[in-house]
Amino acid sequence: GASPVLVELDERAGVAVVRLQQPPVNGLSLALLTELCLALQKLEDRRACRGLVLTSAVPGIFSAGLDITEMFGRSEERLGEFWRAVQQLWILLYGSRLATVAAVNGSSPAGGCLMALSCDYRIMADNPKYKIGLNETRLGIVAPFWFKDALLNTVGHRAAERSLQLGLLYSPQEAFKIGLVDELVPEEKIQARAAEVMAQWLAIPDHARQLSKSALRKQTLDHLLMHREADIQDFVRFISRDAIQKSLQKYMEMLKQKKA
Ligand code: CO8
Repeated sequence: GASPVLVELDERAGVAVVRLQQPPVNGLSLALLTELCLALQKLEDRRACRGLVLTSAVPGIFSAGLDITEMFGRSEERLGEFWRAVQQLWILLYGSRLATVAAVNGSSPAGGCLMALSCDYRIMADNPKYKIGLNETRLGIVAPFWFKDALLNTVGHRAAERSLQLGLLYSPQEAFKIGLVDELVPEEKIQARAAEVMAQWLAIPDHARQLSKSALRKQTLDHLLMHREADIQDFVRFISRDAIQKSLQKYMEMLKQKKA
C-alpha cells in the first residue's frame, strides 16, 4: 500500500513537511516507526534540508502514540526491537540538526505528545475536542525517564509533576497555558502558520541555532544514549509483567467499548 510517511521537500525554502498517514489513528507500530526513522535520517543527511514540519494527514488525529498492540502479547525479542525503534525516533527528533516545528492538527496523547515535545516549536489547532499530554499512568504504565525529561524541559517541574502522575490530557487552551504548546491557531490556518514560524527559525544562521539547541538538549539526550540497553531491558521487563499486560488489555477493551 501507500507509504504511511509522506515527505514533501521544498528545496528552495529548505523545508520538508512530513505527514503521518497511518489510519485510523497514526499509532506508532514498529513498521511506522521504522519508516519514520528512515525518512527523518534521509532529511537529516540532505544538505538542501534545513527545517522540518511534522504533522498528520489523518483528520482529527496527530498521533495516538505507541501502537498498544505492539506492547501486548509479544515476545521479549519483539518488544526489545520495538522499544529500540521508539528510542531511535526520539533520538533523531530531539537531537535533529534541523529546525523542527510540530503542527499538531489533532489529538496527541502519549507517544504523540512525545513527538511534539521533541520538536523545537509546537503549534496546535485550537479545537477543544483535541487533547494532548503524557497520559501513560492512565494505562497503568509509566512514562520512561526520557519522556519525563522532554516534558520537564518544556513545562517545568510543577506542571510536570501533576501532568505525569495524573496522566493529564489537556485541551489546546490548557496546553497553551502551561506551555506544553507554544501557540494555538484556527485549524484551517495551521499549515500556513507552521511555514511562517519555520521562516523565523531559518532566519537564524544554522550553526548558531544548532549549537544553542545542542547545548540545551545534549545532557538529556546523552542520558538515554548512555543507558540505551538498560532502558530496553527495563521496558521489556516492565511491560511483560502479568499485571501490566492485564492493565493494557483492560485499556484496549475500554477504547473499543467507548464506540459501542
Ligand atoms: N494503539 C493501538 N490502537 C489504538 C490506539 C493505540 N494507541 N489508539 C486507538 N486505537 C484504535 C482503537 O482501539 C480503535 O480500534 P477499533 O476501530 O478496532 O475499535 C481505533 O484505533 C480508533 O480509535 P477511536 O475509536 O478511539 O478513535 P477516536 O477518533 O474516537 O479517538 C484517540 C482517537 C483520541 C487517539 C483515542 O483513540 C485514544 O485516546 N487512543 C488511546 C491513546 C493512548 O492512550 N495512547 C497511549 C499509547 S502508550 C504510549 O504512547 C507511550 C507508552 C510508553 C511506554 C512506557 C512503558 C514502560
